[in-house]
Amino acid sequence: MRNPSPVSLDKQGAVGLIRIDNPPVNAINHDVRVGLAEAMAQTARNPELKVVLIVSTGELFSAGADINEFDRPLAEPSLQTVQAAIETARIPVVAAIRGLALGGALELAMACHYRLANKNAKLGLPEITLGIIPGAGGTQRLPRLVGAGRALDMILSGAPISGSEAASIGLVDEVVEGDLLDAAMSFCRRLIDDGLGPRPTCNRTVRPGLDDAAVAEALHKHARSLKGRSTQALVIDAIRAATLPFAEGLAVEAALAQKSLAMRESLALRHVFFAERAAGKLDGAPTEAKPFEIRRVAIIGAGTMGSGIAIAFADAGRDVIVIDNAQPALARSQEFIRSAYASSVQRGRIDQKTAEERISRIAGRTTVADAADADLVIEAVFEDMDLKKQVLASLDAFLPAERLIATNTSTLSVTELGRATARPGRVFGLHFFSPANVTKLLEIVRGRDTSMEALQAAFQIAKLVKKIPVVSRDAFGFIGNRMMLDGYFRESEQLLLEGASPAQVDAALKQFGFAMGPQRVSDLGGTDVGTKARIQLYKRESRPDPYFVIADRLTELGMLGQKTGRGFYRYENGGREALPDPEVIRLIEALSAERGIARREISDEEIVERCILALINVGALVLEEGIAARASDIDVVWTSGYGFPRHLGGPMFYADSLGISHVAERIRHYHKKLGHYWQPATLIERLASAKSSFEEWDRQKV
Ligand code: 3H9
Repeated sequence: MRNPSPVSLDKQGAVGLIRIDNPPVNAINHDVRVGLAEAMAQTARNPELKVVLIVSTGELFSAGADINEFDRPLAEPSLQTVQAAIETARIPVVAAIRGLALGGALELAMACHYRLANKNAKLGLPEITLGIIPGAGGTQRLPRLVGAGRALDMILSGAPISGSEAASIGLVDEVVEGDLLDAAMSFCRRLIDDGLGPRPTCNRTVRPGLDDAAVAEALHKHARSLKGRSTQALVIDAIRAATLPFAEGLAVEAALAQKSLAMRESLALRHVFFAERAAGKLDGAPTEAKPFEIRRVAIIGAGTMGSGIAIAFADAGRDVIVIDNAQPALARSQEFIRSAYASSVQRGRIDQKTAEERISRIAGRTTVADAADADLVIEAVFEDMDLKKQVLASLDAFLPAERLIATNTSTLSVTELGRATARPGRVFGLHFFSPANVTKLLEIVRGRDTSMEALQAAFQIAKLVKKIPVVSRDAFGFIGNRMMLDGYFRESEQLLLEGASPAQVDAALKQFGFAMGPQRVSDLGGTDVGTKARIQLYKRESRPDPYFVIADRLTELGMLGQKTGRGFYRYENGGREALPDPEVIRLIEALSAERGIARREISDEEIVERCILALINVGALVLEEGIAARASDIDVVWTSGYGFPRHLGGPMFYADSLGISHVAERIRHYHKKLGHYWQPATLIERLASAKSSFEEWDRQKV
């Protein structure tokens, strides 16, 4: 039996009311397009109808075209066919937008003759974030409505604008404050009363078109988010074509949209989109999670991490107490929180009143017993097993047994920490990444005893604080730090020992697309942080020499990075500029000599290849060992928490795009050259001999 159509048509007097109802996000898939085309045909046949009104059910108008359909040719009717039926209709067609109207949804609305939106609606063309250009007339109709320069800015940013802003630039005709449907129905009746007919957007012209200065300005404005990207060139070409007759412009857009869909960048960005959503799903979990109510959170430890976590929960409207037995630490934390909010106000992200309301939600306390009425306690004290165990064990005396405890450890065994309490099933890791109120990633660490219910609560916590959750099994470094230490950073140190300089390694990896090179990252976080993590590691496991001999020597010498003015680089007068330090080069040369490593010229290509292959190889081990459940989870960890370029899809997707056979062959090459730590992961060998990929491996697991 055919499913009922997600599109309905009701006759309400002289208004034909078309409603899209395709949960969860009213994506415009084939069924919706068929439904819209049929509804438009019916309205055309009904002489009693004088206006058509298009609305959606639910909280949002629509998230745009169905991204799942992009891997194959789109079946007719295309969105363009539907739009043509709307734009050439004999009676006016009105779109009423509640909530989001993104991508193809805004393009659909732009093909309508009139548009209304709620004040807080969000209208945008986010296609560039998926590596594609708007392909349903967006690059042709938006310039006709708001001008070519403004259209370019909106499409390059990908960010939506509010209903009010849309009205101010002529993208919508009216902003609605009250009930949208009521307002839209009276708008339609007004059109009838005033005898206003269709007003096709395609009949407008674009004058002036895009000039070079406007292009340069827009590219400069969005340079950061577009670094290493190529979709923007296609957007510019398409918008330039908006000065042509409409049909010709549409044809140019269609060809460019097709080209963008086939680009590696688009495949990678679409992969990350779905990977992020898959990461939020827990294999084996019951579909209905028990709702977890959080009114109050207690954070133990008032360091930078604890303070950042406090901000994240205050931003989510929850009461927070930050506990630290050292009063000066609490004072510093309050200062940190105040200045973080002051900077948000300064950047225009929130207003002063909101900042004050959020600051007032965070209270400082000096005794752990103050956590007694918290629904969730997050331990964020110094990274020391005994100290953490002691803090966690002390909670049992006053914190009811059903309450949840999270540890923010980045290296220690969550299982062991959980077992220090009387409720190991209700203990899990929440590994936030600094700055905790900003970085999107949240590793949820599942200890051996962590219950499914507690894990489901952890997912709800992630959603509350707007983080992207990825589950990791309890093992040293979890997913991200394990790959960073054993793969990426280790190899960068090895390259330093073989002859590269910190500046060369960092520049090569920055050129690859990382926001910052590994040595600069190390200096920013503090070389001592890594050294302390390795002290914990060596209590559990060993690593063959050389393993971070340079970073550990810098720590020993008190060269802890930016905070001490010296690390892999020099920093003058407390500044951030990383300056080469000849003494560090001499120190590295001495360490190379101690190990009998002959120094040589190393190319940038070798630096990138080795660092990325090492990352991929350890990623494969992380999968083999069951630390990460999916290769796509690893991609999410690296793109949302470690600065791996999103448009390359994450390390495992990148491996697939290089071809696993090539990856295996190059790893074997370095194994021969550099020794056993380059041993290819069994999974890579297996995938290579089966001519498979990480993506295929994920699919087979499902
Ligand atoms: C486009 O329109 C191209 C046109 O120019 C050309 C056409 C010819 N398609 O994110 P959530 C799914 S390109 C298919 O968890 P939230 C999503 O996968 C499109 N599925 O919820 C998830 O499924 P599941 C331009 C979609 O509340 C579920 O909906 N549009 C789409 O955190 C819930 O999503 C965009 O780029 C879609 N378009 O966020 C918007 N959107 O439950 C992309 C969502 O099975 N979407 N799903 O995992 C978003 O930004 C967010 O999903 C949104 C909701 C803000 C809408």
